[in-house]
Amino acid sequence: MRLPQPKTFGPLGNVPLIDKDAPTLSLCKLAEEYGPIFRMEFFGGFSTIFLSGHEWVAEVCNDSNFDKSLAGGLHFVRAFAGDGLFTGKTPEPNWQKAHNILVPSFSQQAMKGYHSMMVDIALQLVQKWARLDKNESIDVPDNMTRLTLDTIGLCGFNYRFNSFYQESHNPFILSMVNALDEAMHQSVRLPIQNKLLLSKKRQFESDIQSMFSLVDKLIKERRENGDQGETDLLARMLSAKDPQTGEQLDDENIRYQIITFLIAGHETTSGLLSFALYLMLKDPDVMKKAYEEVDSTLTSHLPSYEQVTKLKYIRMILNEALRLYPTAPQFTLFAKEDTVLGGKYPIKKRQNVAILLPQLHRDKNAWGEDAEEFRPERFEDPKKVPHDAYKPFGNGQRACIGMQFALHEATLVLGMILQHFELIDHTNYELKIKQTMTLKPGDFTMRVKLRDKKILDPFATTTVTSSAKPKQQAQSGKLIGVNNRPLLVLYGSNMGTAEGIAREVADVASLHGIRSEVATLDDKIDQLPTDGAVIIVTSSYNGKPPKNARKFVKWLDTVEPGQLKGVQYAVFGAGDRNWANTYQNVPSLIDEQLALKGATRFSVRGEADASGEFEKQLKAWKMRLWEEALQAFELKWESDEKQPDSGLIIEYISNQEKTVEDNTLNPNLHEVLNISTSEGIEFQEGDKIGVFPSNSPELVNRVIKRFKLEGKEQVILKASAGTFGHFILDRPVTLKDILKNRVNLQQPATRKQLQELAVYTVCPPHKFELEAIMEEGIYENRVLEKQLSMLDLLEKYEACELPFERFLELVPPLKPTYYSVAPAKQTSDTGSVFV
Ligand code: MNH
Repeated sequence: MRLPQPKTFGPLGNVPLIDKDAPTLSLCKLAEEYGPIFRMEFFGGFSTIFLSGHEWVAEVCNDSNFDKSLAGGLHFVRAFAGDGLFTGKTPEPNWQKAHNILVPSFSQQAMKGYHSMMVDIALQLVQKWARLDKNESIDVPDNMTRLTLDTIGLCGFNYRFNSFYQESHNPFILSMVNALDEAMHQSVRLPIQNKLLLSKKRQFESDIQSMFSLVDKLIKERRENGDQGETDLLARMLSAKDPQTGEQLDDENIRYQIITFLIAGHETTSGLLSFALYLMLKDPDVMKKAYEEVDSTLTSHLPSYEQVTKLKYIRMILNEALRLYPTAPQFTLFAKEDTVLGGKYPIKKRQNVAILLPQLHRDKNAWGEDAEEFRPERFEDPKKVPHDAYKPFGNGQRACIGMQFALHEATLVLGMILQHFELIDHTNYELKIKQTMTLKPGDFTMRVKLRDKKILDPFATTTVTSSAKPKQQAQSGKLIGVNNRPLLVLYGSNMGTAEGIAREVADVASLHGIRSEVATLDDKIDQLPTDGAVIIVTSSYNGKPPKNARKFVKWLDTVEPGQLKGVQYAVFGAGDRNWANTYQNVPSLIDEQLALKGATRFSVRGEADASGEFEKQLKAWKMRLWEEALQAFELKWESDEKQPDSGLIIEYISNQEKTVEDNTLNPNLHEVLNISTSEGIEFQEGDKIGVFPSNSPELVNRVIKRFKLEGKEQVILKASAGTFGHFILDRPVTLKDILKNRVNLQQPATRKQLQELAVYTVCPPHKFELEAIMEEGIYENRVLEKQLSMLDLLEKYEACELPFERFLELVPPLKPTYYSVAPAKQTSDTGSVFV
C-alpha cells in the first residue's frame, strides 16, 4: 500500500508545504488533512513519515526496532551541541558513556540536592514580581526563560547568570536562541541555499563561538579553582568515570554537554511554565483548585522538597499543559531494519518516522471526544493515561534525562507563584504559539497582585528548609549476631534511582557494622553468596531489564531449580505507574525466579511508584526490610548509646526503710488546693479554685508494667539539674502517688517527646517510624488527632529504651483545672463550681 502524501512541487518535493517559522505546527495541520500517518518528501529523495495516531506511535516507540534520528533540525544543532547527550547518536561511544555518568545526577533522589538552589532562583522571581507597580505587566515567557536559565546554570555549573538583575538577556541566551532558530531554518532550506546565505552562516558561526567561549570559561575556572566540594553536574562530569568502560568524559565532550543542558534544560521548561500559566488564567475552576492545594500545602515561608512533592494537582496541571502544548513538539526515529508499518506499509532500513506530539496528544481515539479541552483531572489516575498517546519527554533510552528536574522545578515555581500572587489576564490574551525549536506562547503578558505582603518583609526568615542532607545519624547501637556475614546489594538501574537506593541501603548496613558491597546485577552473575544476605534493587525499563541487569536476567533463566539453595534475598522494585502495563515487570520476575531456583526470600518484595508516593513507599519498605532481616538472621540490638543524662535521679527504697508521706501536697504548689467540699473551706464569690485531676489506676498500672517497676513502691526523687516543681524531692514518696497525681500521662506526645523516643529506640525500623511520624502532616494525623500519648507510643515501640527517669522528666505536670466560685446564693451544699 502507498502511504498518504500531499502534492509535491517537482524537485522541492513537499517542502513548500512546511511553514518555515513553525514547522511542527504546519505538519500538524497536514495531519488533520492526511491522517495519523502520512509521508513527506524532501530534497534529494529523502522522506519522513509523520505519525500522530496512538497505534502507530505504539508500534515505532520501541528501542529494538527504532532508534533516535537527528532529522528535523537536530543534525544542524550538532554544530554546537556536538556528540552531547541530546544530539549524540546512540551508537556513538560518547552517548552511552555520558548517559551512564549523568543518569544518577537526574534521579528523583538527586532533586533533593538541587531543591534549595531552585528555591533560590524562584525566590528572585517572586521578589521581583512583588515589587512591580500594579500597572506594570509581566512578559511571561521572558521571565520564565530568565528563571529556567538561572536555575540550570546554578544547579548544573554553580554559575549565576543573574538574569533578573539584567535588562537584556545574557549574551549566551541571545546566541543560543539565534543558533537554534538558524538550525531549524537550515533544516527546511535547500543545501545550496544554506551555502549561499553567507551572512546567516557568519552569524551562526559567531553565535556558536560566543557560546563556546562562555562554556570554556566555566570549565577553565572550575579546573583552576580545583575541587571545592561542588556537587553539581559539572563536578560530576569532570570527575566521574563511566562504570562500564572506566573512562571519563573528555573536555570537548564536556563543553558539548554543558551547552546541551543549557539548551535542553531551559527552553522547554520555560515554555511549559508559560503555557501552564496561560491555561490556568483561562480556567477559573482549575485556578481555584490550584490555590486550594497550594494554600494547604505550602504552609511555610519557603517550600520544602517534601511539600513540592505533595503538590499533586499542580503536577497534573503541568502534565495536562504538556499534553496540549508539548514544548518539545516532535522527535524523530529511524528504522533499524526493513520493516512493515501496521502490517501494510513496507519501509526501508534508515527510513525516518517523526512523531507529531501536539497532534498525537489530541488523538480523540485515545483521549476521548474532549481531547481539545484543558482538563488536568485526566492525570488523576496514572493508570488511565493512554501512554502511547502521551510522549512529551520522548521515548525509550533516548527519552529526556531531565524530566524529574523539569517537573520538580516547574511544580515548585508554579506553587510559589500561586502562594504569593493573584494573576490577572489584563489583555484578555489570545494564544499565539511561537515555534523556535520549542513552543512558547508569543507576546503573552499578565499582571500580578501580591496576596500577602510577607514576602516583602526583609526580616522574614528566608532559610530554605530542605532535606538535602538526609539525617544519617549514625546509630551507636550494635548488631549482635552478624558473625561477619556480609551483605551484597545489587542494582539494575538506568536512571540512577535504583542505584541510589542500593547505595543507601548498603551505607546504613555498614554503619551498623555489616560488611557490605554494592554492585550491578550483571557483575554478580553466577556469584550469589550463600553466607549472607543479597538485596536487589531494580527498575524495569519498558518492561525490560535495565542495561546493567540484562545479562543477569538472561542468566537467571538458565539456572537449574535448586541451584540457588542457601541464597537469602529480598527484592525492591522502583517503577513508574505512568508505564502501567510494564510496571514492576523486572523486579517481580527476578523475585519469582530466585525463589523458583531455590533461593530463600527473607523479606517480601517492596515496590515504589515514581508517580505516586515514592518516598513513603521506599521508607516503608526499608523499615520492613530491617525488621524482617533482624528476624531472619536472628540478629539482636545491643545499645551502647550514650544517653543524655537525666536531670532527675530516682532512688528506689525498700518498704521498711522510711515512712512514706502519701498524698502530700506539693509545697511549691500550696496556692492550689486539692479540694473536697466536705472539708468545710469557705469560698468567696469569684474565688478561683484549682482542682487536680488524677490519673486512673489503669493508667498508672500501664506505666508500672511498661517500665517493669513492680516491687518498687517507694522512691526518693532528687534533682541534679532542671526544675521539678511538681514533684516532691528528697523525701520518700510512693511511686503510685507520683504517677497518679503529679504527671499528665494522657497528653498527646509532643514532637520533642517523639524525638527523644527515637533517640532511645535501638531497632532501626522502629526508629525510622518514630522519626517519620514527627514529619509535618503525619504528626498531626497520627498523633494529635488520635491523641496518642507518650505512654501509648512506648507500649507500641517496645524497643524503645527510654529510662523511667527520663520519662518522668518528659511528661508534663498534671495541671489543676481552675474553677470560679459561683455567687453564694446559688451554691448548693455540695459546693457547685462553674467552669
Ligand atoms: Mn529534555 C531529551 C523534552 C526538560 C535534558 N527532552 C528530550 C526529548 C524530549 C524532551 C521530547 C527527546 C528528544 C528526541 O528524542 O529527539 N525536556 C523535554 C521537555 C522538558 C525537558 C518537554 C521540559 C518540560 N530536558 C529537560 C531538562 C533537561 C533536559 C530540564 C536538563 C536539565 N532532554 C535533555 C537531554 C536529552 C533530552 C540531555 C537527551 C537525552 C538523551 O538522548 O540521552
